[in-house]
Amino acid sequence: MRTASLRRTCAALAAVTSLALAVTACGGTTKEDVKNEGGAAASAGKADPDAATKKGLTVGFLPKQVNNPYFTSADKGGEKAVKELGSTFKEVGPTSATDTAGQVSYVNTLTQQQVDAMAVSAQDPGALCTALKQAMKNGIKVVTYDSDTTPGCRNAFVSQASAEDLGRTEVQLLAEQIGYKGEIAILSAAQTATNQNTWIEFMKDELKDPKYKDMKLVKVAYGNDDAQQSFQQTQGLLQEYPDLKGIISPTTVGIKAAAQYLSGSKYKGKVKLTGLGTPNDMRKYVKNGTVEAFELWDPAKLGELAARTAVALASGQITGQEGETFTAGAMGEYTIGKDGVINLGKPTVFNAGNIDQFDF
Ligand code: RAM
Repeated sequence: MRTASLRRTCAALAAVTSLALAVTACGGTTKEDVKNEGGAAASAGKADPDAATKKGLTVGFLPKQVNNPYFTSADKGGEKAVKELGSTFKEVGPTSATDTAGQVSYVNTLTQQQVDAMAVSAQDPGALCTALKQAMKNGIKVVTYDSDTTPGCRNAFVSQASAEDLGRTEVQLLAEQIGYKGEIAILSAAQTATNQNTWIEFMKDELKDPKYKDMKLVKVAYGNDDAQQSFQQTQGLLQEYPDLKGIISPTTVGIKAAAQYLSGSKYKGKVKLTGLGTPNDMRKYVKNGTVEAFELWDPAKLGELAARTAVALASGQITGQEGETFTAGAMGEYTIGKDGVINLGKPTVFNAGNIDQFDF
């Protein structure tokens, strides 16, 4: 096993030199190193569920986008948990949800800074993989949260809910509102977003059920988690498809912008809108009759679970293998599922009857 100092030198090299150079300079990585220090093969190591929770760690959070209220809530939840566990929290990240190169360089920065663990919401599953693998080779534990990369590029994925449930229930919510009839569209986030793309696949699959035979998905539009672009895309959808009956927007930025557009237009209450939004963003559109029902999980809880997973990995209590269990503080016990996925739980459906009970 390598010494910590060599590991740190290599971590620094990886971040300041080109990747190829860094890999050459630290090219002595053996199978044993990978086994002991994490990496795609981290799961080969053994978890010690009784290991003490390490303190004094540094955990870096890298959201898709820093100026997005959803990630502000999620990362606040992460920060609170990291501090409670006696470690240091830091957050870095791009301001645009389509700055994939920016996300890659933030991963390299965290690697250079030798954090003990990082929690990343991936803008693009493929683009981040090499940088995340390099982080893991340097002994850093990598958790994805909210939006995954691929299983070999991280130790675990903290998922907001079952992707299948989310995709199918959004179609069900909209179908009920439009009486199972008419043209529908999806207003998504970035075209490369792993989470939205996975949900959309399940939406399309759900729509194959004969009960939706009179519903037709006419377009998937992308607002890039940008308020203005999402607003314009909604406007464009209604110009292109004047008979549109409903929109599903599985992004907090998209659904808010679509609601804003519909609420000020002749389509208010006529074109139905559902998807994933925060109760605080959507309250006024539920109250003014633009939106009937939509769903979400508590982003702060997602951030908390990501932080607790990162610390459990860095403490050796888990390695990311299916079947391992750990206690996430007051959130209780979680079991790692297939492909290193940890599920937060079930989302909540919000409507006029319950929205005032939520404040996030
Ligand atoms: C946006 C982001 C995020 C997604 C939520 C629902 O804030 O795209 O990744 O999980 O919406």
